[in-house]
Amino acid sequence: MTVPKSHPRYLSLITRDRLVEGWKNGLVVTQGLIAHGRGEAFDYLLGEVTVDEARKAERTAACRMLLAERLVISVNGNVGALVPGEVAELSRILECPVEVNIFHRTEERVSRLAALLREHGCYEVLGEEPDAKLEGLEHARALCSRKGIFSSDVVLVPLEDGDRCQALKAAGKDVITIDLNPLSRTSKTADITIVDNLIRAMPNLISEVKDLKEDLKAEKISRDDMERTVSDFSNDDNIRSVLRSISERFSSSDEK
Ligand code: PTJ
Repeated sequence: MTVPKSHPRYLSLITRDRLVEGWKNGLVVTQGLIAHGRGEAFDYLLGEVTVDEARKAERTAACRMLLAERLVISVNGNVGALVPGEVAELSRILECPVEVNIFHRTEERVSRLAALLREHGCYEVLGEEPDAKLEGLEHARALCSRKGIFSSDVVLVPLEDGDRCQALKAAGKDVITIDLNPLSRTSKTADITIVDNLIRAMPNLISEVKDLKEDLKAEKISRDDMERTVSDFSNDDNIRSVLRSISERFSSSDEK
């Protein structure tokens, strides 16, 4: 069935179609469809828009990524199916590797995801031959690449698992995550949590990074300014503010 563009839930339905297509192509696991459903429920609570707190987190994340010495973008099945072009574009602008790192690991899924990311023109694709392990994890997401996640200082992990987020933190990395659930362990553990839908957050990150790069070149801002943006950011406060916005939205009598 073709979803008409006039449908009030066009974007949401198209996104579901993309995930189902990814599931048929062996990129997304069945559990990924369930995880997306949880994400959608939170997106509904946010009004399916990028809230101010997410904008702030996206700006801060863009600064942190530009300041990173060894940035890596970590990709799982849902991310590969939903935003492969955006992942590739971001990796080219930031000249950083993209590492396939999945929870339900099979070699076939890893190579399908890696091939897809290469097709979209990622700067560099890692993850097919893991040669290192993150301490403290007993599942497949511990497996990583020495020249990628293992030696990174900053990791962008759209859709993270809570325990790996903790393991990345324990390994001394700065973690930037995109998670529609402001109450998840990942959201609370990460350094910068973007409470936004992947499909909005990735394009926003790309435009923030592009703008910052231009402003740096034109000397409208400095690295010190970006460092200040990062150090002034409190993830806890930002999440608290998202939760307040959600509850205000629902306690408002105008809300239908
Ligand atoms: O591809 P694999 O094998 O690595 O498996 C991927 C899944 C997603 C199954 C795995 O990472 C998983 O089980 O994730 P969780 O623990 O369910 O966490 C997913 C989180 O992402 C939840 O907190 C959701 O609210 C959130 N989420 C789901 N869809 C989106 C989202 N956040 C942002 N944008 C979305 N589109």
